[in-house]
Amino acid sequence: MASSMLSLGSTSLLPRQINKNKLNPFLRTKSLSRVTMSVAVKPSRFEGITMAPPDPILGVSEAFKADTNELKLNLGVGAYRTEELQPYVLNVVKKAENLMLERGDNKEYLPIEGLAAFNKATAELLFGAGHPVIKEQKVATIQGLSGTGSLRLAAALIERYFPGAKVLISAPTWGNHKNIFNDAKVPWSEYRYYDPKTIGLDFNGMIQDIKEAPEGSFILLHGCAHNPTGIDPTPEQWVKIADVIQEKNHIPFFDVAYQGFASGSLDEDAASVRLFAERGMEFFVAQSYSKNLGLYAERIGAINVVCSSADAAIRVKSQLKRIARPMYSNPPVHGARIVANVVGDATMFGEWKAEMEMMAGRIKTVRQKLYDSLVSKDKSGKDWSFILKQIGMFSFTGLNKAQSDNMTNKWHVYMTKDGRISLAGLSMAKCEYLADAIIDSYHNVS
Ligand code: PLA
Repeated sequence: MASSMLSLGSTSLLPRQINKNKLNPFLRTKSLSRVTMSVAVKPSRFEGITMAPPDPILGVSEAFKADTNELKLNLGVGAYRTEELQPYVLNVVKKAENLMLERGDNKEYLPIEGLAAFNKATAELLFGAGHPVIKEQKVATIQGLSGTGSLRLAAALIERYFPGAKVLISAPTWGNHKNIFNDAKVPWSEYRYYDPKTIGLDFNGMIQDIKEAPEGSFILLHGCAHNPTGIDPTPEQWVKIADVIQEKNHIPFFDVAYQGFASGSLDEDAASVRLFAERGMEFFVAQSYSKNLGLYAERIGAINVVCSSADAAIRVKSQLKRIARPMYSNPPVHGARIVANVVGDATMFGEWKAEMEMMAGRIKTVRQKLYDSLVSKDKSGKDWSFILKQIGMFSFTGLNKAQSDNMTNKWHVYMTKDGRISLAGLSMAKCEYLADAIIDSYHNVS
C-alpha cells in the first residue's frame, strides 16, 4: 500500500524492511509512527563532521570582506592591486583573450597532459629555450591546476614511487605546503631557514639540516621570492645548496610561483632552477601563472620533472597523466591558451615583460615608501632595513600573533598571523597609515 511506505530521500521502504534494517541509525524505532517522527527530526549524517578552521591565508580575505570600516586594508592574500587598490587584469591578457574570441577557439577537452603549446612554452620560460634539458627531451611537463595543483600532482607521484621518502620544507614556508603533503600522505619535516635574530637567512642551519636528512630526501625550495619571508639565498649560497643536495643524493623540488614577479625579469628569477639543470640533476619544478600573468582564477600552471634521460621523462609523464585522470580528468583550456598566445607572439611577449616589470616596480616603490615612513615616524631607533632587503610581494614584519591581531582589530589591517604582509595589496597613499599601525603594534603590544 502506497500510504504505508516511507520516503527517505530517493528510496522508498516498506515497514517490514525498516524494522529489519539494523544498520540504519535513523530507523531503529519499533513502531511505524515513531519511525515517521524520527524521520521528521532526523539527525544529520554529517553530525560527526566538525567545523574546519578558516584557512590562514584565504580566510583573511573572508574576514576583510565582512569588515565595514572604510580604513580597512587587505594585506593577507598575495594578490596584486593597482595604486587604487583594485584587481588588475594585464592588458596583454585582454589582448590574448580578444584574439582567442576572434579566432573562435573551441571548448573541446584538452588531453590529460594539457595544451601542448602551453607545455612547450612553460618549460622554455623556465629553463630557457634551447636549454639542453629541453633539446634532449629530458623534461616531463604536464599542465596542472596552477601552482597548488601542480605541487599536488608531484606529491602524489612521490607518494606512489618513493614510498617513505621525506620532503624537507623550509621553516617557515607557504602555509599550504604542509596541507598538500599531508593530504598526499607524504611525510615531511622542516629545515631551518629564517633567523628571527638577524631577520635573515639561517644559512648554516639550512645546510646542516639538508646534510642531516636521510639520503634521497626531497628538498622543497622556493625558486625565488621566498614566501612568507621574502628572503632568498644569494647566488653563492645557491651553489652551496646545490652542492650539499648533490652530495646527499637528495632530489630538489622547486616551487616557482613568482617567476618574473620578484626581480621583474623572467630569466633572473629562474637562475636558481637553471643552476640545478646545468648540473644535470634530476628534479621537480612546480610553476604558477597566478601572479606573473595575473591569472589567479584561471588555475594555470605546470609540473616539470627533469629526468636524466628522455626515456625516463616519457615514463614519468605517463604516470603523471595517470595520477591526473582520476583526480580531475584534464585541465582547463582558457589560461593555457592565454599563456601560449602571449609567449608565442614576440610583440605580446614584450608587452607582458613590460607589465610584469611595472607590477614588480610598483611593489618595490611601496616597499621603499613603507620603509621611509617607518624610519621617519618611529623614534625608537629600531632598524627597519630588513624590509628593503626582502624581495617579492611580501614583507615578513616580525610582528607576532598578538601584534598581528592588533593590526587587524585596532587598525583594520588584514594580514596573516605569522606577521606577513602582502605589499602587492598596499598603495603609496596607505603607507603612512600602515607605518602607524606597525609602530603601534610593535611597541605597544607584546
Ligand atoms: N606556491 C607558493 C610559494 C605560493 O605562495 C602560492 C600562492 C602558490 C604556490 C600557489 O598559487 P596558485 O595555486 O594560485 O598558483 N600563495 C598565495 C595565495 C599568493 C594562496 O595562499 O593560495 C599567498 O597568499 O600565499
